[in-house]
Amino acid sequence: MSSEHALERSPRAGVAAPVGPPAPELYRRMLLARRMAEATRELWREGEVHGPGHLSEGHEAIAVGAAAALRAGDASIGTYRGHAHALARGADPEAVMRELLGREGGICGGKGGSMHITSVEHGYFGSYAIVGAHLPIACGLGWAQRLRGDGAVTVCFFGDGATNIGAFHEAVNLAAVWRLPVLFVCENNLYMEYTAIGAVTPVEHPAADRAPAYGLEPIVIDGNDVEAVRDTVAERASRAREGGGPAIVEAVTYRLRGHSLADPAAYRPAEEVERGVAGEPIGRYRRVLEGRGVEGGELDAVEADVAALVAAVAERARAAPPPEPATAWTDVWADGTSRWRS
Ligand SMILES: Cc1ncc(C[n+]2csc(CCOP(=O)(O)OP(=O)(O)O)c2C)c(N)n1
Ligand SMILES: [Mg+2]
Repeated sequence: MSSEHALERSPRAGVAAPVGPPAPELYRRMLLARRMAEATRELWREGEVHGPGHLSEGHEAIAVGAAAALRAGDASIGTYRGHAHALARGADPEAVMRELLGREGGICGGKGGSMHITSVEHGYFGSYAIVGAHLPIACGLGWAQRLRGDGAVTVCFFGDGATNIGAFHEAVNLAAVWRLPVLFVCENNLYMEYTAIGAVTPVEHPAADRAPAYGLEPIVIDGNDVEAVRDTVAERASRAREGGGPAIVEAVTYRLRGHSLADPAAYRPAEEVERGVAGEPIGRYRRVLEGRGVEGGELDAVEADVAALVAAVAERARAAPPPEPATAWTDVWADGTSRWRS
């Protein structure tokens, strides 16, 4: 099936009034995620970011579009590629940057680093390094929401690579059987680490094509179209809030850079990368907004504001001290101590 045909399967018809923030705000939020990623890359080159780091340049429309469809009280959860997801739910950029640099005041106390960005306060229940591990956790969040009966939903982001992991199938099956309010959003960036997903998967759409096996509709959307993501997630969330059960949404995108900070991504064909760069979501959305009459100057001002914010955040994070060594012993066990183990 061509991807054009696949996009026709998107359930955009019937979407009511747009939800969430106005359009330039979506632009601002995507830019914030991009500039934070670029600053992180730069700081990594300078040796300030320790451990592995996975950025989401190119994926911003998914994090921002989905977050724009959520309410306070809804949950989201994701993979190690989670910086943009936390920021999109409203996490403080400086706390995120301090975490990446392992500094005091980091969003996890400077002890978790890039792969564990979490902000429960903002409804972002964490980034998980084990591929597929968080999908059953999303079911737990959805089950709690169902028991509470508060109409809240969970959005679970995962990569195309997770669809070949048993936990994906177990979680989707359970969510479908129990009609949990969980939206499984696959960020299909065509690669799992250094392997093209198409080389190891027998169907074109690794998430959507598996959905019918669990009684769910196969939904494929353009993951570089921030409004399409927002509207699809809003529509599926409103069904789930009413007891309509889970959905799988496959959002097709492209990872503009390597799998991790350390990956130069030389294994990808040049024409493919060129296509990915041409279709990236931020420049594309700017063209959409300008086409609707938004002044270029207004968008330039948003860019300048975001650039200034990220530069200031990076500078303050760099100057911040590391966490107190004694904090290595806090936040480890739910009862606040590790003493009972020794
Ligand atoms: C269970 C498990 N197997 C292998 C790995 C090593 N690994 C880390 S990321 C990754 C690729 C995942 O690809 P995908 O799910 O498409 O997410 P993306 O990195 O493209 O966002 C692999 C295999 C892991 N972390 N966990
Ligand atoms: Mg992938």
